[in-house]
Amino acid sequence: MNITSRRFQISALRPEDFPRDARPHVALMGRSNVGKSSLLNRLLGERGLARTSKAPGRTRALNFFLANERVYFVDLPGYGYARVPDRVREEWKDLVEAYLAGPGRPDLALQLLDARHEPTDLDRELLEWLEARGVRHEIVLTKVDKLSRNETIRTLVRTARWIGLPPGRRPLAVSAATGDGIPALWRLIDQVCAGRPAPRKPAPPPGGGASPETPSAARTGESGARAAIQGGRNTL
Ligand SMILES: Nc1nc2c(ncn2[C@@H]2O[C@H](COP(=O)(O)OP(=O)(O)O)[C@@H](O)[C@H]2O)c(=O)[nH]1
Ligand SMILES: [Mg+2]
Repeated sequence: MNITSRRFQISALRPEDFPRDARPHVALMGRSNVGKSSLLNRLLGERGLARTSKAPGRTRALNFFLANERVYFVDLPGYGYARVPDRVREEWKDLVEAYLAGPGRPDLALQLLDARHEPTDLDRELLEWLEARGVRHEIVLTKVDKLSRNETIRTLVRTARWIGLPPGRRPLAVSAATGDGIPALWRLIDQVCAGRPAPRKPAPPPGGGASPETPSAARTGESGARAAIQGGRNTL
């Protein structure tokens, strides 16, 4: 997708605030500081669109951004930040669960893992939750610019095992700083969005069913065929 427009839509603190129209959603999830907002900005080509922070744990709301008036990108609150009071954490959890289980739930959830760190129990919990709910999801390693080529390969292998990918398959790996891996991630997003009707277009012909471009098995397990860091700089 060639991004020609992007804008902030809404900062949702209650389920009633979630957009209810038929546009597809791509959600960015992961621990505080993993790079969700930076990746969103990189994907949409505007620094500072979603606020990034060196002080983690700030985002309480689900922030919706609209790209090309066609696709929502959703910056979700991060988890795993110790200094959040339990009550607030419960509220976030309820809000995120309401989103993931609700009618506008994401067409694709990108679960981000920092390439420099081992995944945590909370990462595992989220992955299992997404799997159990049948939310289409993809693991994305972030900040690969911080690793050497060899370290990146080791991390990819370790993470593939952590996810349970078949041998030879690797997760996606990106850098919001350099743009590495962004074209490969866009290919996945485009594939997901291609299966969703654009707003206000006529319905597909009878008997059409799911588009062949959106294989139902395109869950995490299918991801590894894409090479780890697939060339190219920013596509924007
Ligand atoms: N080197 C590097 N730093 C990054 C990258 N992505 C994010 N960061 C930094 O990591 C910190 C947290 O990023 P942010 O996007 O706010 O994370 P969020 O809490 O998950 O939204 C910020 O200081 C970013 O500049 C990346 O790809 N490479
Ligand atoms: Mg953020």
